[in-house]
Amino acid sequence: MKLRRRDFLKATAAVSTVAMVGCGVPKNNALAPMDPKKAIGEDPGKWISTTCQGCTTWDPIQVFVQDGRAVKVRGNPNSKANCGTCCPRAHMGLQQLYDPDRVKVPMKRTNPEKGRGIDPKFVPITWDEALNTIADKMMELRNNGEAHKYMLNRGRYTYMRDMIYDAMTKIYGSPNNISHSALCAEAEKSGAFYTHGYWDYRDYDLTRTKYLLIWGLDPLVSNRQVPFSIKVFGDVLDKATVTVVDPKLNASAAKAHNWLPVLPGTDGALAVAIAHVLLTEDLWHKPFVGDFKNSVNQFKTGVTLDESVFEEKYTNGIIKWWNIELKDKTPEWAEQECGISAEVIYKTAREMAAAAPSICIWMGPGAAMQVRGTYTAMAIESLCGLLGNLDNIGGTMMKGKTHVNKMPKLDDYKDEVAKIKHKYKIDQRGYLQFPALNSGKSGGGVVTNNLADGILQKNPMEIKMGIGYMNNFAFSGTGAQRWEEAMSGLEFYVHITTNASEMTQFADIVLPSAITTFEKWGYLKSKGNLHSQVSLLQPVVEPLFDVRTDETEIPFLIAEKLAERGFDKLLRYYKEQIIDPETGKGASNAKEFAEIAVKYYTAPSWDGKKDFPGDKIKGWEAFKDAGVWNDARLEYKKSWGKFKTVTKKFEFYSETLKKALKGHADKHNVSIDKVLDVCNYEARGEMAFVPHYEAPFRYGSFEEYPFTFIDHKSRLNKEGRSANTPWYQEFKKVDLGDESWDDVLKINPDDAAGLGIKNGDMVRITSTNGSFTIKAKFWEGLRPGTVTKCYGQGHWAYGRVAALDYKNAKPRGFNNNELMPCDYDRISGSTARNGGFCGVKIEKV
Ligand SMILES: Nc1nc2c(c(=O)[nH]1)N[C@H]1C(S)=C(S)[C@@H](COP(=O)(O)OP(=O)(O)OC[C@H]3O[C@@H](n4cnc5c(=O)[nH]c(N)nc54)[C@H](O)[C@@H]3O)O[C@H]1N2
Ligand SMILES: Nc1nc2c(c(=O)[nH]1)N[C@H]1C(S)=C(S)[C@@H](COP(=O)(O)OP(=O)(O)OC[C@H]3O[C@@H](n4cnc5c(=O)[nH]c(N)nc54)[C@H](O)[C@@H]3O)O[C@H]1N2
Ligand SMILES: [Mo]
Repeated sequence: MKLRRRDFLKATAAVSTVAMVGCGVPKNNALAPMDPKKAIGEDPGKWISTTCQGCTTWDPIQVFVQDGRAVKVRGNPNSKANCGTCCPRAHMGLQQLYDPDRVKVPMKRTNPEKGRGIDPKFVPITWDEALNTIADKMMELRNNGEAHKYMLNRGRYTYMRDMIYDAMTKIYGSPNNISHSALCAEAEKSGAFYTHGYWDYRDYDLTRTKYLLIWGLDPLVSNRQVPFSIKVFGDVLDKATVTVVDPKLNASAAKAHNWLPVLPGTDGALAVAIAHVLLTEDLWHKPFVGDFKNSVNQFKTGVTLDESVFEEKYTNGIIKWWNIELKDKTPEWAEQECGISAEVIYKTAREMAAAAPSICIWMGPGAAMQVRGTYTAMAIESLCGLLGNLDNIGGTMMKGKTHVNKMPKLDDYKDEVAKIKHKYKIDQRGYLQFPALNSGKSGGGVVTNNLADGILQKNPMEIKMGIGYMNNFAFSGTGAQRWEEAMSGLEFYVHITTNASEMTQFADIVLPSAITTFEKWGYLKSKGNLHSQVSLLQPVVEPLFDVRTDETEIPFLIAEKLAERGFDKLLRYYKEQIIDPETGKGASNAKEFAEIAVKYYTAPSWDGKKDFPGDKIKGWEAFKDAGVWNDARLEYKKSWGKFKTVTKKFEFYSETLKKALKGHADKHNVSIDKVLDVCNYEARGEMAFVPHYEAPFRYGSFEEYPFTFIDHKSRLNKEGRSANTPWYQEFKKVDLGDESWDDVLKINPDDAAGLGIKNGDMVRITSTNGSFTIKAKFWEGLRPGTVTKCYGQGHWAYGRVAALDYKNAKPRGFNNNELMPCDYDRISGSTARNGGFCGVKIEKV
């Protein structure tokens, strides 16, 4: 279907003709002949700095380029966060760059009917035709007073996102710029924000830690510091105790000293029981928390205390927390809830206390991206308050300072249309049932997955046109069926992409994107090893096909077309505000704009005007060479007494969450309890403001759906962008229990025996959301009662390697997001994908 091989060849032929007229015969094509006079490898080649975007590590790397070809990848030795390492996925980038299934030229749909398996009948068109069509549609909406019916979808991004996501949407006049962030890991940030006022991911002092507690993630496989974790993990195992809390045996657990296979979604019970032991056994970190006024420990199980007996130092509300939640939460109680024995809970708490404050508590999405995840995340993060390890030697850290320019103000470029205030966006953030309290503000966050329902319900507005880039929500959002329905009914969609993925199948115009890391200008901010960095992305090879850069060139080209049609505000903004810091000039064309914009943003890292602690880089050329600017190493205890909470303290009683919930409740003229009720939390009254345990929310009763499904990431997933590389498929077996070129449901052999299932049998797995046939694979790394399948396979589009049969839209295995229902941790707006919310039944077929 869709992009047949023949069309690709036709399309490529069309490019070559264009390219010959424009800029000569491409020398860079991996398939083009090399200089016949030279032997292979004769060109000495050079290493060029850029950044891997395989995951949110945003790892600074270098690419070895020889004869115009990218041939090898390594970690950037200039980076202090990764110490010159990269993980296997950076190498896979070569197969993404040279993927023969890449979209090579702009295309338009000729079949108006949309849906899975319906051939869009794409035909190649020129950039001019594509951009004219887009600009006409945008002007039509604007002229009809319907600018707000336009939306911009952003998936993965670089910080050049400002140009397309903010500037373009806002100057054009739509409130609907919608990011992917709530599909990602926002609920984690809730944990840190509502205890210590930090809305971001944490860093970890791994080289000095004495105890590493990994909770709901697998740092050797995923999360945000994969190369550095792989590099230092051996040393950490030698010097520190490593404990992993995860219902399945993950790769880190396989090497750790302790594995706590918690029942899915009961992490909160384990956390509050650890807190109970730390308090009743007099093990809290007194220099941080303070002590009883008479220095005698009065925390006794079941006993309520008067607040006046304790003097707190850097914390707020220890006694309230004890009285409201902790006093009865013994390990014996927790054992019944979370499946970890009381004995292990005591041992864990005592060992942590012995290592305090040099403890890294590394909390990840497994514990937070749950239906009641904000409270679980708060419960785990609050252990940092008790143990004094936040911002302390060997502990959980925050970030350093990076220095870049801000997006220039948009106000002068907004006309009457752009100035119209819209109360709500199409994802319904800020609705009563979607507080999305990012940084404490009602509707301050995004509810990405609800975008599909907003579109279907035409609420709060109808959407008539969308542009999406580097996003594949029809694959990456749980309850993915809703997305297919929403996208099928959408009048006009533009997808800026490297591959014809699931989202592309619903597009009216497909724009071939320069691929990140290898062909794109951009920059990122990342951290690791207590260094924060500004990391550059630059084209290391000439673009292979007739592609343009998603975040800068394409919006500039659209702006030119809008200007031709009488709306020049956006183009003027780009030309007048984004100025080359070296020449003082704005861009005269899209290509220039792509580089100038990055120079504008990153200038403070290399222009030498101000002296910041960290690397001294002299000039743009030097920055391009180095590829990365490193902040000086973080100092300890900088944040103590200055937390960005309401009380400036570490809040065991969260005045910050109280204020946020009150703001949201007042906006809707209801009580906080009503908000909690509508949003599916168990807490009422004062319980809502302390870290506490809530029982896991589950789709499907245990009677009808006796198994609990666990989703996990692949070592080789580059979010959703590597499944079309042969290396991904060939090495799939590196995911514990998996098989190459396949997708398997892992099941404990004891459970399988009970069902009469043999290793390799085909089984039917059914949730409240979908039913699929899949190969069963025995794997002992699971608690009986749970089954798991790695996220990543199940593409019915994307290319001929990812899909089993691209032409007939047949997937390899199935997509976990079609099995898992759509629900949220509503305080953060996050999509739930963990926490055992998906009950399933398994039958032999
Ligand atoms: N290899 C790889 N690395 C990546 C990415 C990738 O695609 N591939 N993506 C990047 C991105 S965008 C992000 S947001 C981060 C995400 O960071 P990750 O750490 O990868 O987050 P998840 O994949 O959500 O975490 C899943 C883990 O939680 C466990 N889990 C599931 N349910 C529960 C539960 O109820 N309790 C507990 N304690 N654990 C549970 C799973 O078994 C699994 O080990 O990773 C980044 N790094
Ligand atoms: N079940 C389950 N679902 C998950 C997760 C999980 O662990 N389990 N992880 C979640 C997480 S953490 C995240 S962050 C989201 C990510 O989900 P999304 O933000 O939707 O991103 P991807 O799935 O990576 O899809 C990116 C799309 O961009 C296009 N593309 C690929 N490379 C490029 C490029 O270089 N440039 C451009 N312009 N386009 C490109 C392709 O069409 C590709 O399909 O998925 C979430 N979904
Ligand atoms: Mo993510």
